Amino acid sequence: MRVGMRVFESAANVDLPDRRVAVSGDWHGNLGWLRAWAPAIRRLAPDVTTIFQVGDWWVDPVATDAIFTATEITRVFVTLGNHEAWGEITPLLAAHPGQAVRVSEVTWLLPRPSRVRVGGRGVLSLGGAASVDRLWRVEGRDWWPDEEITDEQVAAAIAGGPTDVLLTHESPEGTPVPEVGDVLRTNPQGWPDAALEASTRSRQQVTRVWGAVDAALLVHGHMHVAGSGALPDGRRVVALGRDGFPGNLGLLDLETLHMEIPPLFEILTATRPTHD
Ligand SMILES: [Mn+2]
Repeated sequence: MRVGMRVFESAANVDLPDRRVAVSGDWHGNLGWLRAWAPAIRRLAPDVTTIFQVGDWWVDPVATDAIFTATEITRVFVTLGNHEAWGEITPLLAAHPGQAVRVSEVTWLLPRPSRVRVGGRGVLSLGGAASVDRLWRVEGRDWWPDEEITDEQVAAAIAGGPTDVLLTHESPEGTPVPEVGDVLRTNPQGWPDAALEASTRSRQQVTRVWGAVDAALLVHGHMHVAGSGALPDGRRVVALGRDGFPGNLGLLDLETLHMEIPPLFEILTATRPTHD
């Protein structure tokens, strides 16, 4: 799907006053999923006006505007994943080096890597991940080598020094999240060895960055399972679920760096309109 994005504006510095933000896992262009939960955010967290989306976004940004118009959400910042319209996105980011680019009323694509400030906290965004379904995709149509987390991006991310929060699409290697560890150990989808090797290298890039910038909290998507865990040194990981599944949405308190995963399914069931 070609998204047909245009740039509304770009910004070299993003510094938000928010004390709490939403962080959402993979969307995969699923507008129906966004429509299902967007109205619930106002009840769930009326103070939240910003969403950080952690990749496999590939949604029509203009259609997204219509969904969030009736909510308090005014900004969606995207840490790009692997399944993205790179054929459009890479030239667009390259035309605004190091800048966040706004591609709709609410949607901003973050450069690779990117540092923003939120509620006085440093947030590092490191996009990209390896596609384990690479063999089923066609280069230039639904797969691009741009998904890779390059050594240059790793170096640039590390060069900025320590940060509080690391947002990635890819998981770190050696994750303390049991649910993600299970997927990696058992390969339930039967992905081929070559894809798994690329996936491991990709996770190692995240681990290199995370170790260097020492973020207390890493939040990622991509693995399509939700969970959390901590390393022996106390650094925590939250893995977010994919669209349509539990744990796709978290609420991050910037003061405590605590991530709350609201029981979205229960909330959606309880608030479903009774009329057709
Ligand atoms: Mn992904």
